[in-house]
Amino acid sequence: MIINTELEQKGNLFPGKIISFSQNVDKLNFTTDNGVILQLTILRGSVIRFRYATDTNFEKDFSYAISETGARGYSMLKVEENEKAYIITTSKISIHISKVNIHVTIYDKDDNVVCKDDWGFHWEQSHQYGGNIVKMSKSAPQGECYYGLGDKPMHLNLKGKRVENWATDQYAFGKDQDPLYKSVPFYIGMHEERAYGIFFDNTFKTFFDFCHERRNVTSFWAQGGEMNYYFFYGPDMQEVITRYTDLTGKPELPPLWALGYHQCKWSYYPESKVKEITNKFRELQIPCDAIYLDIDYMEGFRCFTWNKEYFPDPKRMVSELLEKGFKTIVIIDPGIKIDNDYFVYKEAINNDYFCKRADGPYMRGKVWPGECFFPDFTNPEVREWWAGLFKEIIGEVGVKGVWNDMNEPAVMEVPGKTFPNDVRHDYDGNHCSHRKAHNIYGTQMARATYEGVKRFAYPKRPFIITRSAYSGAQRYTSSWTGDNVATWEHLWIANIQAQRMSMSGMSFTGSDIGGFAEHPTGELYARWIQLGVFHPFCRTHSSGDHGNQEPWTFGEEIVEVTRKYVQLRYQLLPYLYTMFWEYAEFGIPMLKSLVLFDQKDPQTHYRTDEFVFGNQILVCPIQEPNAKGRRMYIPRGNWYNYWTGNYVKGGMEQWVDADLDTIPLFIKEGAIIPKYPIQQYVGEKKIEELKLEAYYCLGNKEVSKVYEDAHDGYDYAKGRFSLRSFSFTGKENEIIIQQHKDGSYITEYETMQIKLIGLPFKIHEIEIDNVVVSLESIKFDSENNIIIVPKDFTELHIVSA
Ligand code: MIG
Repeated sequence: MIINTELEQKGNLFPGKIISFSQNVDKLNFTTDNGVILQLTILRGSVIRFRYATDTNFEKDFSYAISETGARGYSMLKVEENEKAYIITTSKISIHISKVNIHVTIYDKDDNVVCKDDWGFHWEQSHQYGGNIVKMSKSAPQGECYYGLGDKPMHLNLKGKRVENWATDQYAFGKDQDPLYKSVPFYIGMHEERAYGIFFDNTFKTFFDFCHERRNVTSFWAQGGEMNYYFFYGPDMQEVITRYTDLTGKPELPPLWALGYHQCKWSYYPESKVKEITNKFRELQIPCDAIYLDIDYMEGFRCFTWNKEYFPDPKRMVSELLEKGFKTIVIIDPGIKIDNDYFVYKEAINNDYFCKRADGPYMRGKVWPGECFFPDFTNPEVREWWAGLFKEIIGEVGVKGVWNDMNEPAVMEVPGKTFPNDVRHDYDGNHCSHRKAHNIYGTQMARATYEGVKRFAYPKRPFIITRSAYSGAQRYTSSWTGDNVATWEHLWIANIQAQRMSMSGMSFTGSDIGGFAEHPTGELYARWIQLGVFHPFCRTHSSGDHGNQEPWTFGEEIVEVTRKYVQLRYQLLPYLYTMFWEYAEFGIPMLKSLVLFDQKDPQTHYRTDEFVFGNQILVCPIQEPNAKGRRMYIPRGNWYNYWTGNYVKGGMEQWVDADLDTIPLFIKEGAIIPKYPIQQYVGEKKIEELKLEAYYCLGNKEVSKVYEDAHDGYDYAKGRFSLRSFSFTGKENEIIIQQHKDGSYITEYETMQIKLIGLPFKIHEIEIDNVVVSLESIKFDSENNIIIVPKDFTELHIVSA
């Protein structure tokens, strides 16, 4: 794959000098003497779109990725000109555009170079397909690091790598294998603590080279379409991500049960098997909220049908499962069986909804049902029809979520494992070939599925999971990382992928816990579930042809470990839900890789294993057999070992004990961690009390939030939510916890149980809202430093003698 630089330069065309400039409000056009136009759009002070035309000709402007609801607007825009350059200044950055070659250099307010063109924009004409192969190269200063790009199963820091985006069904993929299922052409660059981001919004096959071909250069290019990228300035890495996520869209809150534990296998059938599995979860008291039906529930793999031999009365079964707290989730694939007696096929044929080859025949491909045609999900009319197909399964049968698989799209027994390039797509009226639509196909399927599930689940919230995705898919769906393998290396990969997806705006992701292909040992399964409960999406799945993968198949010890961690996840649901709210509301990634957590500490730049779950819980998986613990880097600041309560100082690598039932976990000092009681499924119990675990710190360092609402439905959008913000102030002989409350939702519980951890003094007196209370009245447990207080206090003083 190494391309010779000279060869590559041959045939390349470069922009000439600028001959004219014009401005139309937020759009600035620079035209060169050889017909290149660079168009800048100022979206925000720190978000700039760069778009290049050749032959002075832009394509019709259309993108599936950009959200219509993202914030727009800037407070300042100044354009100046000197002999050499145009200088565009916003409140955050200034952009210099060279008059001789249209090269771009971006500076921050202190005149530091943030990002600078090397060869800049150049292109090659494509004789085979027409249009251009569009390219961009930028200087890579020494020490610059690169992150992002979706599901790449390689080191978090992409420096030295060349990667490609072309959604691919990659069964049993390996470390460093590329490309996989998703295409997220967004990366974050960071140099001298300053981070910026680039989103190359081009759905053709794209490539990114991070100092792989040339040591001081990064580049990205696409096999067609336009050079069209968005630049985001940080300097904070998290700001880069929230700005990117704001542009490409944020999800709605999922129903809380979707953040519970899910159990899946290829496949659970017949009904008696499904019942046996679900009953066993209840019997063993391992919490579980969702059970999946893989392709065998269908009649001959025909989507929207049921195999009546296995599932004679789906509606009854689904409601019986629901009575026990299990939400049923079913798989739906894109391939529609060619069968004149099949209603979905007939409707699609009659309405001309299937994809066609260049010269007119239908796109025919073999998948699970045998020979199939495939709906063109890039056609809005097709999406509308597809959404309507969920009426029965969701609206009547009562299925609660839909799982979209094979939507890269995957085709069996053909080279490339997908559609040929000539297949035609509507692309929302921008008719094109599969070269352009391939990477977006899965997202448009998930979008249509989301529309349908949402429509028929209303007034409840929808739940969708997809395998393939392009930037923006997070608006509609969660995702999983595809067909991994039951190996220790894959545990490492799963950890990386979940973190990388979080950095790429798609936090709601998890891996097949235990591995899809092959069979894990009990030990591997235990280590995987310990990590998996700290991923936003938490599901055990396996291909089923290598033995069973329910927790009890590994024996009593592993059942105990599984129960302990799944219980912990359920206790942490209010914490997890609050993280999700921060993601949905502000685009804040749910998992924070260490570099994202503390980019100013160079030690974090090449770390892969440790991450922060939410804002305050540091997690580091055990990734090898027979471990009694591991060395890990604890980021700067002070932390408490969750298991021992020991106080540790961060900023260095240290050994942490972790027997088979322990994963290293640390809580940031000053944090107040909310917990619910253990439930077997969301809603099993009335929440009688909110538990808060408050970790002492000296000074005033942390604000902790707890977001709650009805856990389903849309009342929260009308203000019916409860947002509590707690701030912790610790002194040598006193603690002050202040609470601020927002929203009109009245939580079920009346009291909060506060447990103080790491207290350096003995409690003598407690004041609630400036009134001294008797220690009995708040059930003070002096041994464990636990008190029970009315939920809506505004200030709590805890004082020593
Ligand atoms: O060709 O539906 O990644 O999760 O169990 C295999 C059967 C098709 C691939 C998915 C996997 C799923 C399986 N599917």
